[in-house]
Amino acid sequence: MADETFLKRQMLILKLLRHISEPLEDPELVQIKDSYSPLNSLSVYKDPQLVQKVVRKLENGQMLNRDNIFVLFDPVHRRQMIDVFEILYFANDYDTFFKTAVWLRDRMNPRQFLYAFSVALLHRKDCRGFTLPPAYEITPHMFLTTDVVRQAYQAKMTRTPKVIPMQFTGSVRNQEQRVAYFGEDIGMNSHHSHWHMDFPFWWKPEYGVEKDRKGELFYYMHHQLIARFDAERLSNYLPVVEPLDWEKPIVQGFAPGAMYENGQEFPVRPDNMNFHDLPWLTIEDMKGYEDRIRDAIASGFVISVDDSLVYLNDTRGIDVLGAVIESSEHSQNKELYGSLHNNAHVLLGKVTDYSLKYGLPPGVMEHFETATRDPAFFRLHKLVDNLFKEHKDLLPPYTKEDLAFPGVSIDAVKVVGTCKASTPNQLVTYFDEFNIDLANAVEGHYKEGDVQIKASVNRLNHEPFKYVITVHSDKVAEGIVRIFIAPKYDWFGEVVPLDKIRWSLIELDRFPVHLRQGDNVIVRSSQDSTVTIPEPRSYPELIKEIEDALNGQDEYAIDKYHRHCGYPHRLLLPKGTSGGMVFNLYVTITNYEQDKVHPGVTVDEVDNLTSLGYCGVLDGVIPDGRPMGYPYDRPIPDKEVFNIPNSKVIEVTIKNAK
Ligand code: CUO
Repeated sequence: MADETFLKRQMLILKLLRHISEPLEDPELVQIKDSYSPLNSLSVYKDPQLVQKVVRKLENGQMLNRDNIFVLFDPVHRRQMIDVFEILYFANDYDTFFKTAVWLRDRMNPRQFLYAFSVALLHRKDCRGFTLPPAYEITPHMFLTTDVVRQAYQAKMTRTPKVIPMQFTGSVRNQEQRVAYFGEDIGMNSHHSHWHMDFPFWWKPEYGVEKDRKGELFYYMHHQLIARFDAERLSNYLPVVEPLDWEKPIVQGFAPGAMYENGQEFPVRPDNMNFHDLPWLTIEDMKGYEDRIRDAIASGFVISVDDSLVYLNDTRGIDVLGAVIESSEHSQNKELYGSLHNNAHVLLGKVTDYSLKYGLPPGVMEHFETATRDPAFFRLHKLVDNLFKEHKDLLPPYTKEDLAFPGVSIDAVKVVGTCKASTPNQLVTYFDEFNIDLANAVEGHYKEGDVQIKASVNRLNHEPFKYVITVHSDKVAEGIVRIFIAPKYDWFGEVVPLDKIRWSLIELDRFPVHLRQGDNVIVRSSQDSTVTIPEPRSYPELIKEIEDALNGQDEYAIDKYHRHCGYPHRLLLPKGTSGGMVFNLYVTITNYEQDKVHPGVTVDEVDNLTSLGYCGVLDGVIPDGRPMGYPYDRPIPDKEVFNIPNSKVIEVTIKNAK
């Protein structure tokens, strides 16, 4: 349970991030801002010279202007942000960290500050358990459409409480709109921006936190988003997404209908635009990087900066390749393999003003909060995903012996909805209506009794269900259960063979279990999935909970395992169709003793970890030592190999109840 110190700190964090673009008004924070001076406290920083440098740059107007748009991909913006991050992250104690943040907040670009502050808070050990408000409530402009923001202002001016419905972009004449509910889902966007805060491409080894399997997570999290998007497309009678090609037009345009807080509109991309060179980057460069990456995959090694060969043909190869393709600070050779993925985001974001002639602001593809709104995001990541597939396809297939769990068999699997009227092996999805607090979208501070303005959005959701898995074991053992789902039929209505479907599998859950000798009935609730996180608490909810705890009306529990990165639980299942869409559900159980990383965490400890599937762990090692997507990550030339007692496939239908 939180003590008073924790509660007060948590409350001040929330107040610090309230109306991030306006100067602080909270008296306690204003007092810190006016009385604290980093220059008078240099001894409490790891690098006093860095503090002096940043203070000097701020005083001389050499940092990004408050009204400009912070872009992480911009090397100048990023270098400034990293300086601020390093000051905050390495500050000697919590007080120094927080007071420095308060001092910086009104003096630097708000989103640049927010990003540096958030990444520092997520990684400081003394900040474990603090909760950031949902990203869509801190910077609503990055998640909402212009129309909603305009109506919110109107409501504020006329002091009329209002719930403003937000529509997905586009019109019925644009078939991509059928799946806009996925790319424009605020929770998914929030997850994606948090993933890139937990695993920043600029993260340096000297920060002292080793990001276990960061490159592999880059592959797997985005791979799963693609598999999910394709399943949504099939649920809406659309063919799966095609990869981008530098030589061909970008078929789908995109009109974000959104505006930055400074009033600039996000650029619109018409259909069929071609890629163009940027002043500092050519399409030939991109093709060169891609070719060299393909060569590396085919040869089975990358050439590192010191000319040594780093082999890819083992289970860690995907991690090396992930770092190279992204590319992150961990890339073995940024000169040779370039920055294929990051540059592609920038090329797409600037494609409508490639010569910078019109001074357009950055496109949606240039921010992790907004990128997935654009259908081109999925096309780019399909291209990236295909590179990973080329690599995986070259690894030796698993044998029956690799997959075996002697003495353990899955006798039966079924899924059952928890509502009484549910049909066995039928899952139900629907669209819920959710309200987002818009207090931060309009200027003027949040006050008790202030007019309530909210946006309402429709979000994909599903009825809870449970898996009932009957396992026979001839001994006491520990197993790890892996559950995946994928559409059984392709867009042409043909059954997808195992060797193809494996690349479309959506991970639903992965959890260790204690097995006793004899029959075991494993009942697992969908809500316990280690892939997803529960609904985040809104700004007003968090404030109320802390106030109640400070007043002694309630208790506030600290969850030190809390992750902001995590796929929203609502989105666990693809939409399916109103008539019921057929999916295959794959369940395997393997030997946890064999699969876990030694010394690893215990079966019971793993249960505390959330969003393990897409977000790994913040520090330490991922307990499951198998490659992500195991055992379906490698080619399956002989499907007989999967005909093993510890694996079972059943057919389920997903029905969308609207
Ligand atoms: Cu997450 Cu491209 O890496 O958007």
